[in-house]
Amino acid sequence: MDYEHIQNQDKEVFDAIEGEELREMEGLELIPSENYVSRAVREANGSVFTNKYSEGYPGKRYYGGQTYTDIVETIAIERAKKLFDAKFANVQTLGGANANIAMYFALLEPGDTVLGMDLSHGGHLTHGHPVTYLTKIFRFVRYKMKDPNTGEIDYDEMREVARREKPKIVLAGFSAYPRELEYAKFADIAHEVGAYAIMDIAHIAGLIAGKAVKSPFEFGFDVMTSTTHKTLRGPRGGLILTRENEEIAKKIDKTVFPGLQGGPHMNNIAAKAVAFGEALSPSFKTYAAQILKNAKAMEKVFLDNNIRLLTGGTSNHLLLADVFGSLGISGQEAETLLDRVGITLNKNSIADDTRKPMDPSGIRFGTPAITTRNFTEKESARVAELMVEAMKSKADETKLDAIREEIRELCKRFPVPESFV
Ligand code: DSN
Repeated sequence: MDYEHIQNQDKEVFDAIEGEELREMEGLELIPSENYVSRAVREANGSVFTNKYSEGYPGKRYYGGQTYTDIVETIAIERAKKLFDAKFANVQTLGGANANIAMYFALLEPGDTVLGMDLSHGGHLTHGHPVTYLTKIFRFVRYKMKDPNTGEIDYDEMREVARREKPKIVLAGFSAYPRELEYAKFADIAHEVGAYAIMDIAHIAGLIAGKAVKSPFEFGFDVMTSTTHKTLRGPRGGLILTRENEEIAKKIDKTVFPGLQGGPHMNNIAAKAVAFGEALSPSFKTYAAQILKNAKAMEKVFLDNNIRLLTGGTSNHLLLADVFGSLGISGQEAETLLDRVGITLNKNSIADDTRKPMDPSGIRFGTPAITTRNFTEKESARVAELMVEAMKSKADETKLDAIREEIRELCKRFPVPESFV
């Protein structure tokens, strides 16, 4: 992208942008919640819509001059509805956490109960971790995996807990769980106890949109919350989808604005509209399917090297490896070491981790960004081999230099595509 004006006006910021651009081009991005967005998405994000205040919704705003904001927000809403087979969409939330917060405030009264996945078993902070302010307002009870080696969830226990605790929301969704959930069971448990069945699809939104995995809406879920910047490959932001109940959708809109947020970031909504348009294209289906194939290729290498993968492997875009248990290297050590050879991923706690969150036993990695670079199973497997080699040779500087060089070469052979730079 052209940064001519920043370059001339503000050298300090320009240098930081240029540095980040180089980092993203010359290294491999394996953080499973990150991606490269298209130039078209970034152009929309940097457009004149950033100048505009538009409190309200299309056709019902509190400021004048809304001809084009109404057009662009309506496009975003209609495309989101089509992508996810939803009757209603709110595209104004600023991120995934905000989407979850709005969803809770729309559907719960203070003191109401939510049944959500434990963070240590793959859930998210906003699913009820005690460090969040949400837990001062709502009551969270948690479910876990029955067996971290298979990823199986104990649905019988979940049903018992739901009958006992009477949640108003049964929440599916995760930020570090590599398997598909049994949505029919979730929906059945939720509806049996009179709760809403809700899924936070942030991680797999692009996989659902690209029909690479099933949608919870096929199984009667009521609402889905999401981010737009992970597998969905849009700008940073949030999204709330309601399958069919207008009353729920109205509550959500009212909670997002005026309940929680002020003026929507219309530049960001324009970028969401562009990203949703891209996700509706046939090539996005190919992209989503390849993400899964690439993750499977990485899975094989790790398992062949006897490295323990939580849940035994992956059925989506991400993998969680117990590198401390398998190789004696901590998550933090692995993250730093792999960064040194040009691979970015994140340390991650594993289920029932005995180590601390800032230096846990695991690493989490995934394939959305390398798939945007057109990696196939072959290159993905090679990256996994290099990761294993690096972790096994952590003190061998010559070997690590050679791995860095090979990653650099790989990045040159598979540059970020022109339309994404
Ligand atoms: N921070 C996101 C992730 O990396 O999964 C979740 O919100």
